[in-house]
Amino acid sequence: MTDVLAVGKPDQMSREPLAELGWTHVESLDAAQALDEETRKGVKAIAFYGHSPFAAAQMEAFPNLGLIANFGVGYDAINVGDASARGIKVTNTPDVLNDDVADLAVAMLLDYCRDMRGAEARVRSGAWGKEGAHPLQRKMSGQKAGILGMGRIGREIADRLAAFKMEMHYHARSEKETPGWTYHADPVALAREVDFLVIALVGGPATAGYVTKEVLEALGPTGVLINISRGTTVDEEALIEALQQGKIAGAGLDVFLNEPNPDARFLALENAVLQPHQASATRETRTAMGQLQRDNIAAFLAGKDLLTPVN
Ligand code: 8YV
Repeated sequence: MTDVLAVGKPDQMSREPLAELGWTHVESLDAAQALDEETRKGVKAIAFYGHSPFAAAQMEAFPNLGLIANFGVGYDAINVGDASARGIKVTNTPDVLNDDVADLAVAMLLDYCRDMRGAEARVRSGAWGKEGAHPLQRKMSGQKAGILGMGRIGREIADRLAAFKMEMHYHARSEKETPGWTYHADPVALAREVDFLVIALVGGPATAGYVTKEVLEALGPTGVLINISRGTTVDEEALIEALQQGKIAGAGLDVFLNEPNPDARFLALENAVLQPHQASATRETRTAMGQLQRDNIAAFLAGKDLLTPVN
């Protein structure tokens, strides 16, 4: 029996440390709830991996649970209100992943603009020699970028795009200290102004469907949408329609409503760069995320201050 239960599918960088710690591990919250009563009563902390809903119904199975340590900065899967009502603390893994997430946002935009996937296929297939040069692509540098949500990740993305000589625009709950960057009071006005719109919002009910049909229409037929936040932030029906009908030019998407099996209509779109929710997925960052998660658990068990508390 252990005080700590690991729930979900830890990636390769977390598996070895977990085995060394000897924590009980189950692959899902359903499996966790099915553990025998004595084991469930012994659980003081849960190391949580993945994005399945974790609310009162699941928390109730663990009467002595005091901490849910989330693997990831976004904790929208966890109902923090339900946790707080039961005196359960929640922690996340902020900051250590900012660089990687921002890097992937830029990479998807660059890939969309320069069609690196299609161009590489031309080399590998021999079509370069047989058919000639790849069709001309779109310039990325120097265009206008908009960031939706100017938190820590949004800033990292903006800093990178600024280095690509882009004019920077943003919308957030409030105007920030951002000399030279233009604040827009609403997302439609932001979308209307820019060539590229990058979503860097937090997930959860407050931002559900935030990028509406109107925002996409304002982005327009030459606009490109990049999403590295959560699939929930976009009206996905409207996005699929906009991509299919050329209401926007294209997209780079790392997140979807139905992960890991996104709506099949995405798969047929040639104007979208699709990624498997892997913005934080480097060995370096996943090591740091796992360490921060385990450090929060160790602090909790030792009765010390949590490093990155959410509630
Ligand atoms: C995931 C993420 O945590 O940090 C976040 O909010 O979405 C990612 O880093 C990671 O994919 C593990 O599920």
